[in-house]
Parts: sequence; C-alpha cells; structure tokens
Amino acid sequence: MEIHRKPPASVGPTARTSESSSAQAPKAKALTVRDGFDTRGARPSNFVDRPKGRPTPPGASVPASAFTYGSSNVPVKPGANKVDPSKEKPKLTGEPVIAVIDGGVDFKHTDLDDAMWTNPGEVAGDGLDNDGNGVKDDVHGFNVGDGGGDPFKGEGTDHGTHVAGIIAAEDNGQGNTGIAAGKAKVLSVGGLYDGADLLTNFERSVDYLVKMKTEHGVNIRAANASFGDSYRDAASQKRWTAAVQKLADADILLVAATANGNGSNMNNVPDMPANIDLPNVITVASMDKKNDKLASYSSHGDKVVDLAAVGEDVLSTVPGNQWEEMSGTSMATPTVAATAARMFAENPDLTAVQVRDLLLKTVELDTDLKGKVITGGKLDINAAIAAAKATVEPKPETTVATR
Ligand SMILES: [Ca+2]
Ligand SMILES: [Ca+2]
Ligand SMILES: [Ca+2]
Ligand SMILES: [Ca+2]
Repeated sequence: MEIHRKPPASVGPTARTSESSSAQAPKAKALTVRDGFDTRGARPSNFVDRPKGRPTPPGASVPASAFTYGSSNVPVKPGANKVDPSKEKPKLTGEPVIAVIDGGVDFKHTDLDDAMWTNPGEVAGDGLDNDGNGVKDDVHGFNVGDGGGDPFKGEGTDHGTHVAGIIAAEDNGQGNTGIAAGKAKVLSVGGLYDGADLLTNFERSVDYLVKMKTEHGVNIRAANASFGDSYRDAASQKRWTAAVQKLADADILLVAATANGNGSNMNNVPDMPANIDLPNVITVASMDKKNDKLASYSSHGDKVVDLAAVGEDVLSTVPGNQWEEMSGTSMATPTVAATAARMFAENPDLTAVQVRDLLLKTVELDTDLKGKVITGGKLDINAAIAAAKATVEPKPETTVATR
C-alpha cells in the first residue's frame, strides 16, 4: 500500500487542502513531510494571538484517576533508559530543549528569536567549531543536510518553522503563542530533506542530539518528528529502530506523527519512525480544529498510534516574520511535544518514559477515537501538566524556630 504523502509547503506552488494533495506534488522525490499545507492559500493579513482550533485552556481537565482504560494499554517497558553509571554525565540545567528535526527553523523570526536554544559553547560566524562537537558555528542547531551550523536552509523551512512556533512561539502579542512559550527552547535540526536520504539524515540528527546532550550537557528532552515514511526492508527498519534506541538511551522522547493517509489504518504499515515499538516513542494522530473528531486527513491505528491532538488550521510561524495556518499530523505532533516540554519544566526529574506514560494516562477519552488510537483519547494539555506537577515531591517544610 502506498502511503499518501503531501509535500512541504515551501515547495508547493499554491494552496493545498486535504482534498487536493498528491496530484499537485511538485517533485518526483519521495515526500516525507507529515503535511504542512497552507489551508488558505495565502498568508493571513491579520493575526490573532490565539488561533481557534488550538486546544482550549482550563476547565476541561479531568483528574488522572478518572481515566478508565487499563494501564495495560500503556506498557512501560524495561530497559528504556539504560544509563552507564560509570560515565560521568554533565549536569543538565535550564529550560527543557525540544529538538525540531525538520526543514529548518527561521531562528531570526521575531516570534521565535527568543525561543531558540543557543549553544553556549559556540561563537557565531567565526567559521570555527568552538565547542569541538564537529560542527562549525552551530549556534541554534545543526543542518543535517549539509553538515553545517545553519539549520535554516534547504527544503521544508516553512514546515519546520511552523512546527517550532507551535511549540515555542513567544507570548508577545504577535502572531501565535506556543504551548511551551517561555518554558522551553527549540533546537533546530534542519536540512532533513536535503543531502542524504531521510533515514541517513535521521541517524545523523540523532547522533548530533545525543552528543549534545550526553557530552555537552544540553538539556534535550524531546525530539519532534513531523515526518515519516514506510520502510519495508528489514535492514532499514533495524536502522530506524537503532537510532530511536539511541534517543531512548539518552532519555530523549520521540514525538512522532502518523501519516496523513485520509483515514488509513497504519497498524500493519512499517511506518518509520512513528510505528517503532519503543517506550520513548509517542505517536500522534490529528484531531479536527474543533478537537471533536479525528481529522479527515489523519491516519490512525489502535496498535501503533497513541493519541490524537488538534492539528487542523493551526496558526503558527513561517519564515520572514509571517504566520500561516497549516493542517496535518505535522501540526498535531508538536502540540504533544510542547506539552511534554511543559511537563519536563514542572518536574525535571521525570524521564522520557514517565512523561509519555503521563501523557497517555491523562488523555481525554473521545468516542470518535475508540478503536482508532491506543488510548482512545486525545491530548489534554492541562491534565498532563497537572499530572507532571503532582509528581513533584513536596519540599520538606523548614521549621523556623522562634525563641
Ligand atoms: Ca522575539
Ligand atoms: Ca560546534
Ligand atoms: Ca564558531
Ligand atoms: Ca507570539
């Protein structure tokens, strides 16, 4: 079965809706972006800070104890976070960093420039690899396509910038506000659709992230994967799994988009990396803009897709200080990644597997998702954050002796 793909917005000549689609694919190359098509065909001239279609704030949250599905649905497998105790690991401090593996992020965007991770060991623009990680001038991330330090280059930058904004666009009265605005930083791994093939680029992205976390102490907690493709050969599947296992070993959550296959069931599709069965992987389908039903363009699979989140008509950043609405599982996925960031911010001691577990346990059940996703539910941002907060050990009260 051929999985239905749509090209990144930046290479598309005009508007693409979920009905128009692959017929307009501008290039013959494999299309791997998990959507990101402009639903209007033009950039909006007036921006609203809170796009409709964004999951709504307070009130709707339900205590974790109210969830009825069995914990057997969310197995936590052993061996997820293998830690070599003999190795001295650098202490991770600061805000959680979310890696956006994608077409690159416009790190100069006025709604993102203060939301970007900045490499403290790197001097910008001197042509040197100051921090000795093998990449020159990697100040805000890495370009896996050309091996350089400028992530904002190549195909799919509209898509990558949009994904980044959903996570962390600034709460500044302009454009949109990311779910983890002010609480997380975005590290852009750009160039995913340039240079080598998707799998090789993914492996190199993982190596960069793992090195930055384990050797340079960058507080990378999750990677967003709004891309994917079907890989039928066992050798490729093994490589995908090995790369995701490296993320697991470094305690990095992988938030992955299922396909935009217009209702296709992904249970028996070797969709990488979304269908990799490792406990640090959380796989996301898209709800419609009302957060009422699975979006018509979204795929699903009650053995492989964990939950759904709003991904339709989501307003977010695109290059050149612009904002645009896009739809796809690509947009639903960073919604979950950003929520994970908020959870890591609440309790930095949580592991990737624990955050995944809490995200799944706090979903809001939805009859439309029964039999479609493992949890039968959709992301509940507030419940997830509250659950993370509840894991924080209360600090022992300091008794002030008055005499
Ligand atoms: Ca700014
Ligand atoms: Ca460097
Ligand atoms: Ca430098
Ligand atoms: Ca903003």
